[in-house]
Amino acid sequence: MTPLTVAPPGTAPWPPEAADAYRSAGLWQGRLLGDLPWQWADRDPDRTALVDEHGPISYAELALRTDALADGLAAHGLLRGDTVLVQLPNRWELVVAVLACARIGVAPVLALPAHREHELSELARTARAAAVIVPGVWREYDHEALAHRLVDRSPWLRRVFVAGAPRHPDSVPLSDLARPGPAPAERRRRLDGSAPDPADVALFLLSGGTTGTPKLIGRTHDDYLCNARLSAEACGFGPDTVYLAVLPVGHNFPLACPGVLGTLHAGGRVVLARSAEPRAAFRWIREQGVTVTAAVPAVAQRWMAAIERGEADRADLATLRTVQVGGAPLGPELARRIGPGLDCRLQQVFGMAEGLLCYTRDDDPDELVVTTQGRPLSAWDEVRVVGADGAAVPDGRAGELWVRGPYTIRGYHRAPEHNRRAFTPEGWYRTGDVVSRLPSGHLVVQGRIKDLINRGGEKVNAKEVENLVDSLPQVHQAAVIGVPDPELGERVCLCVSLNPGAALTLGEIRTLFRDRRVARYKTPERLELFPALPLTPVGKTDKKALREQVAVRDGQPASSGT
Ligand code: OOB
Repeated sequence: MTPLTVAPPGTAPWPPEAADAYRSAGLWQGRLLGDLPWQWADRDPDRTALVDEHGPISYAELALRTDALADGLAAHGLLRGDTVLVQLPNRWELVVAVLACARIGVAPVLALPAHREHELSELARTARAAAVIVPGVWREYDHEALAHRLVDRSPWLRRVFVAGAPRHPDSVPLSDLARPGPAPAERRRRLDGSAPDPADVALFLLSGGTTGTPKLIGRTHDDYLCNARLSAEACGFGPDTVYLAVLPVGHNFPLACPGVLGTLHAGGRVVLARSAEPRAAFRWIREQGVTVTAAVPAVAQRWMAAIERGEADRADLATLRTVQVGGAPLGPELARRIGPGLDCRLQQVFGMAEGLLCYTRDDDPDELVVTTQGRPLSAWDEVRVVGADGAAVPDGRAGELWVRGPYTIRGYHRAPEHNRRAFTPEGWYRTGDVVSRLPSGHLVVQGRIKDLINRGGEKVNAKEVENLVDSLPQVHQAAVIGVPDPELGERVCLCVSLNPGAALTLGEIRTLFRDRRVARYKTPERLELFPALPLTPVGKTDKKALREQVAVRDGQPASSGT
């Protein structure tokens, strides 16, 4: 029987014809994300699934811990349809928490460890989260205290779960809940009718977004498993794969492209690193025999610089076959150096939390691997490159990328107004990326028309930063742009015109962002003052002109494109 396409409240479903076609084609298999560890636990229970600084975890243990935590969360009152804010660094509890939530139909909202009160309170509100899962103190920041402040202010938040030893009396120790019972051989697969439907939202990713508030991206069990499985197949993942996660696993790229979930699907081993710092990452690669990892261009560049400066040893990378690079523009010059520099094959990945993934493939000619961002993952991905009038442009010409497909969402969660702009009535997602397509189907990212800053792969929403700055009495007009940066690709530059007689320094901006408890990567790193900001004929800030004026101040020719 075909399962009903039940739209989780607030999330736009695929039209029934499309959903039926994806099911008939075997793209959506009616499976559940939380069952993933059992696929291999049943076949080869002792095989290592996961390694972090606490040591290895076998597939059987992963499955049992997932089920124990699923039971524990349910015992604390979490029910199918609830959402939970998850803010954990790369450690085993993150993987178990995501799988355990998915097992009982509770959707985790994947926040980043860098997020602070500003972001988390907004996410908790938008998602109406019932609980929050945090790491205690992480990198000298007390996430547990933050979580309790959120609970005090939110009408929905009821519980704080802490990975590690909690310090607050009302926190629940998550790591204890995830301990399998005294009879680990006994499977605890009783789901008491709470099992989700494969068409339910399995988890929420965050959008880089172009509006002042974060948008939640609901990914269903069907679509996200399709994303991870097809990615694992396209990238040749198998039981021998040892995948190193150095990027924060709350991001789609290291989570499921193929990432952690693709590796677990393939029966490989996931290694979770706390950071992308070269020496620690290289040690993991050597000790675990890592075969593949995912980096943003800034990380790849840092690794190469560490080798060139003799701070890290290329011999550590002997087992590394592939370095995936994506999340931000990778210039062909750096792209050419990565393979030889890291003694491996480069794979470019162009993707988005909303769905579409493009990969260069192993059998692509080298020139395509260094000069393109790959071609779509699936033959079912529908891609259009359109001009300003919405009409398709010929191959080789730049236009906005529109996409639809079996793992590309049809709408953001509870955002009907924004959805009317971001999606066409026919369901195309307007990516805001400007690309050109080659006859081979490979895409070349040329720039973007969306108003965000891509700071080393972390997306900074210009409007969100502008809204914060607008609250300052000195400020007449504020606009945020990305300025080119050799390390991160772009940095956040704040352009301001002041009210008469007012003064403003970058220090005051930093204080504002600290006081408002905003993630540090969003804090402007440069301040440029103008008597008046340039305007377009319709009276909006002309950001293109602004970028040119800042480039001129730097004594450089104006940057093109974005
Ligand atoms: C990935 O996902 P998000 O949601 O953080 O950001 C998506 C945006 C894209 O729309 C594009 O503007 C940019 O990031 N982007 C790239 C890129 N990959 C992503 N821009 C230039 N070159 C690339 N290779 O960033 C993401 C999700 C899954 C896999 C990989 C990256």
